[in-house]
Formats: sequence, C-alpha cells, structure tokens
Amino acid sequence: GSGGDLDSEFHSLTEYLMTTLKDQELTVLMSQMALACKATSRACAKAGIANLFGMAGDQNSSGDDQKKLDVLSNDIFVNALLKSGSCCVLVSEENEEPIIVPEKDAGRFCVCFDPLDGSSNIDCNVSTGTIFAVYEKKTPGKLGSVADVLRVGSDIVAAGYCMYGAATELVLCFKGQSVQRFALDPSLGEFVHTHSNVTFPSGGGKKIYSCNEGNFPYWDQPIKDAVTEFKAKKYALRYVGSMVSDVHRTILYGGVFVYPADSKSPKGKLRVLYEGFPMALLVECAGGKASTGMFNGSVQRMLDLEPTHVHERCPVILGSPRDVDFILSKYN
Ligand code: AHM
Ligand code: MG
Repeated sequence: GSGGDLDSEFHSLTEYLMTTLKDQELTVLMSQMALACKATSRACAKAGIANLFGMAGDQNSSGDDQKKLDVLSNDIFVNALLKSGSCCVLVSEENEEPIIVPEKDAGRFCVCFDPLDGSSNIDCNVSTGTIFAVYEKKTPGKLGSVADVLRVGSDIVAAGYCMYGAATELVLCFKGQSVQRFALDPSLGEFVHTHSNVTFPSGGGKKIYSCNEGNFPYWDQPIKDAVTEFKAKKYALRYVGSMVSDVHRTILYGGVFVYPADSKSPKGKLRVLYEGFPMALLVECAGGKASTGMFNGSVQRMLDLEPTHVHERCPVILGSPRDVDFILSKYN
C-alpha cells in the first residue's frame, strides 16, 4: 500500500498458501506450522516475564540440558502438527524417537523440525529460531514409518525457518519455487508477505565468513587455509551462534556460514534432518550452494546425503557460490 501508518492492502501467508499451493493438506499443514511459530514467538517474547528462562530439569536426545522454552515450543509444534491431520511422521530434535501419528489422525506428510534452535542463546535474549523440512510419505499405507524421512534431501517438498529476532520472520520455500519472506505483524497476528523471490546478492554480496573460530585448532587444513585467506582478504567475521540468524544473514547479505567436521566432532555438530537439509534447500533455492565439505572421503552436495538415523549430524558449508566454491577449492 502507499503512504500513511496503516496499509489498506495486505498480502498474508494464508493468501500465499491458498493461491500458490493448490494442495489443501499441505496448506493446512503450513497454516498449523505458522500458528506454532506465532505461539513460540509469543513464548520467547514473554519468557522473562513468565519465568520461562532456565532449565526444565530434563535432557534432550543429544544429552543437552533442556530449557523450559525448548520443552514448551516442542509441545506447541507437536500438538499443532498432530492436530493438522496432514502428518504421519514427526521428527523433532527434542524427541529421541520419531513420532508415528496414529492412523485416525494421519495424513500424507512427514515433518522434521528443530522447534527452538540456538537454545544456548535463550537466556541472554539473543535470537533463536525454528527450522523445518517437509516430505511426502513414500511407503504404502496410512501409517508412516522412519523410512519416510531417511531419504535424500532433494526429496524435500517444503522447507523453512522462523526467526525469533527483533522481528519474527518466516522464510519458506516449496519445491520448485522461489524463497519467500513473511514478517509477523503482532498487532494483526498475521504473517505478512514482505519479499518474494529472495536470492543471494549477485556477485556473492558482503565479504563475511561465519563460524565458531574457537574450533580452529580442530579443523582440517583446507578449512584452516580458507578461513586464514578470508582474513587476509579483509572479510568480516559475524557469528551469532544461532543457525537461523547466521543463515538468514548469509542469504540476505551474502558470504558463507561454516560448521565443519573437526577432530572433536568428525561428523560436525549440526543435524542433517532438521538443520542441514532444510537450510541447504533454502540456500539452493535462493541461488546459493550447500556442501558438506570433505565428509566420508569426498566433498558432497548436502541434499544428496542419505541419512541412516533421524538425529544424524553432518558438516555444513553454505552460502554464496563465490565463497562456498572458494572453500571447496582448498580440497583440490
Ligand atoms: P542446538 O540445536 O543445541 O541449539 O545447537 C545448534 C546450534 C546452531 O543454532 C548453531 O549454528 C550452533 O549450534 C552453534 O554451535 P557452537 O556453539 O558450537 O558454535
Ligand atoms: Mg538445533
């Protein structure tokens, strides 16, 4: 709309889903995802007041301490997705075992998600986010199985993240379509469509590298060489430590995000199903590249991996082709 404080024309997420998807079950699923994102956004914003900071006294599947907000947001997503009637398998970072949806509530889709990623940032009010990937069931019958989610990343039909930052933003990509941005208007309670066809800046964008450089001593020589050369080329280092924020900035400003394998964690830190894959799909749809770097003896496109376990990890190198190719050239 034009002029004034209040617009008279809105383009909402709901409108986008209903006019572009032509798939009622997927539309319902995405609406429930968006609702869960709004509820999680509200929970994060109120955490200090509602005394949600701190531990819930439990551990998650990776053995990390679980925070109250982690538990709450996981419940929010699991409940919203179960009720959607469009899911048959749910894989959450917070649940050791995949949730197989009972037949009476089951639908065609499988969702892998990290309900509140970057949880080490919660207590100091730094941005966190939700990351998710959606697959269509491939095994016969109504009941889903783990085989429906242990497959190559290029099978993903929809991926996205929601960032709980100064503003809450939802970034989405449906298979074969471009990346879309939506911002939560809290007074409207709606995600408003702000940008279509989101792409990396041409030429690679700002010269930024993003990694936990404290791990430098544990990296392989090619990663060390690449990062040392970034410094020599006067790149800026930007690292939030929340994957959603670091990837969001990388897509919008350019540069590269790296969480490589290292001698402490030979498979890297990040999870294939609900961190590596969805971000790789979004980055590729935005014209970037996503690789594992050297992993199991070869440099692999991330979306070509075939995970064998729902909580499997993989090394991550993603960003503008300029910088990803530069890093990968160090392996030649
Ligand atoms: P989490 O799922 O336990 O929150 O861990 C994932 C997070 C990512 O958001 C981030 O990219 C990475 O861990 C940061 O790790 P580190 O603290 O080792 O730099
Ligand atoms: Mg995580």
